[in-house]
Amino acid sequence: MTTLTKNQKLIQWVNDWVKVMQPDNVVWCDGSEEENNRLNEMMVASGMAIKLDEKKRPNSFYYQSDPSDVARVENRTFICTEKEEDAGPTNYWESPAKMKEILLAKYTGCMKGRTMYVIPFSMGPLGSNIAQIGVEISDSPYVVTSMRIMTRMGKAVLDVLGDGDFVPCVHSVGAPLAPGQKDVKWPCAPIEEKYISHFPATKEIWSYGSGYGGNALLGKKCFALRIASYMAKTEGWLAEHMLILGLTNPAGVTKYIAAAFPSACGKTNLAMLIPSIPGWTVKTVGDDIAWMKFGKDGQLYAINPEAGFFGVAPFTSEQTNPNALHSCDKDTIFTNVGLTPDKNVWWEGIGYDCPDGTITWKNEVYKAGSDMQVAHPNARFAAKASNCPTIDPKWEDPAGVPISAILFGGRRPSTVPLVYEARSWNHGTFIGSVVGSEVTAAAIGLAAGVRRDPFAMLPFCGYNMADYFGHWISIGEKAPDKAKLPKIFNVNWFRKDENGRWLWPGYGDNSRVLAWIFNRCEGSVEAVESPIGLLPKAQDIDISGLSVTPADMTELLKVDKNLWKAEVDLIKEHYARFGNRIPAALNAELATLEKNLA
Ligand code: SAT
Ligand code: MN
Repeated sequence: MTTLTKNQKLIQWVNDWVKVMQPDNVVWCDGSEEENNRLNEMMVASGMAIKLDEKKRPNSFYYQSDPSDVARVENRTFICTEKEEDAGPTNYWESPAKMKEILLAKYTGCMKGRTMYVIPFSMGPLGSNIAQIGVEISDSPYVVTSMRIMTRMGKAVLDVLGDGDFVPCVHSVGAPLAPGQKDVKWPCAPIEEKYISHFPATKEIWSYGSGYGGNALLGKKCFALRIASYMAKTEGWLAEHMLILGLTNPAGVTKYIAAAFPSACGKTNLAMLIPSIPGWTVKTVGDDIAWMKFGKDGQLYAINPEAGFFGVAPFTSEQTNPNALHSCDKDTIFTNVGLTPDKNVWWEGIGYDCPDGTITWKNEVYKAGSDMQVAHPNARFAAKASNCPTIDPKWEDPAGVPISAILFGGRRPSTVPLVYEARSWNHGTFIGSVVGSEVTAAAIGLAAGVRRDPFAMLPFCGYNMADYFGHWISIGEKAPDKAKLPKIFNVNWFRKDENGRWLWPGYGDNSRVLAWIFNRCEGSVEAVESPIGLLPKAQDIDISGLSVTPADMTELLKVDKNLWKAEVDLIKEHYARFGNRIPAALNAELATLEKNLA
């Protein structure tokens, strides 16, 4: 075993887990191309991976997961704090001692017959003062090759780490092999034996039983959001579930915008948007996570801690998001999409018919014209950010990019206007705390209504969500220069009229709203006061060439006091979940809203 490091704490940590997990081999990953090729060849030989056609999809691989292991498992995801109230009402909780006891039993001998990979990774550009280093141990070679896309991974990370501190991330698929036992294509443990556990106080992640996505690639949601959100609270920065984009106006001035939306609101689409208004461009810094710290100049700077996109494949097309589509042209890992007879990939909504004989994610043969599901709805691509056609020139700047505006939003067919601006940082924090999407009863088997997803962090906050609101308030209080705080906006691309017709075309036309936001940040356009915040004047949103009528625009910018009074009642219900932990500043914002509507 070549350790690649002199970091005694790291070596000791690995040795301790080797004793518990009892792998046949230990491999320290250097992140090299040779290593990557070796692992890919090994997985192809074992039948776990299929190499895609080298001409059509160079250096790309296809996987089918076990049907029980297709997404993050929220009800198996735990925040382990001494006191349950510190995890809060939105997280599943267990005490650290009890969880460690459960998991140590599961981890004992769990890598028998397998190799333990030691995966050093940096979240963020190597050496950036906003970046953090983690080390994951895993018995999944798929995790190794995925982490090489999604993070900066390998020897260079250990060189930067030196004998410094790292976030230890423990992962096993939870499927030891008896001597001579043949492996399955996608080893994992049954749902009720999966555990995605976080120990914020000691900055540890222990994951067991799943090989999929955020359950197994521990740098992403587990570290960069759940553990990092807790670190950010204690250290005075922000770890957020936000895309970052660079918006350039016709005069060539660029402003950076971060935005948080619940899932299925088009975050990746906005990050890679192609503006429909002449002269404007959007460049992509990140599509999922932003880490933000104040710079010496008092401005808030953001990095994308990731190095790749782990995007939902279905409905990604030349029409919906060509930049995401072309990020996957090469060097990509596809999981649970369809495999065409010519060794390419296909998914629902790719924009053309599925070839006869395509292999579905369940390994069945697709018959042309049948209604078989080809890709799992949560089928994913892991693609390098550097392969994205719109990647921003500053996306790897260790200093980060200066954030001018922060956007919140959700799917709100009624009530919430196309865009409005917060009057202050505290008001913006209030807006973030009540983010939600309207769901229909049929959609996810819940009661119809607004599903609150504050800051789009519901499954990703590593501590009590009300304390997280308080942390946002304190960031505003402690800002070195309050005048330089980003402006905060709420957007809603999903307004409908009373007949269910979309009032706003969305996609590239969202650039028209971004342009207004840009101009507000520059101070070149006025806004009008309303009970809920600052609204655009209708004439300041460019609708030339759209089918949006002036009447539609009036409706899109309308604040209906009765609907908003009902909204206030819903917000009170939402806040009641957190009892008296809601910060006073947010209760004051709620009272102001109520007063403004009276
Ligand atoms: O699987 S991930 O957690 O990386 C993606 C998601 O479910 O949001
Ligand atoms: Mn996400």
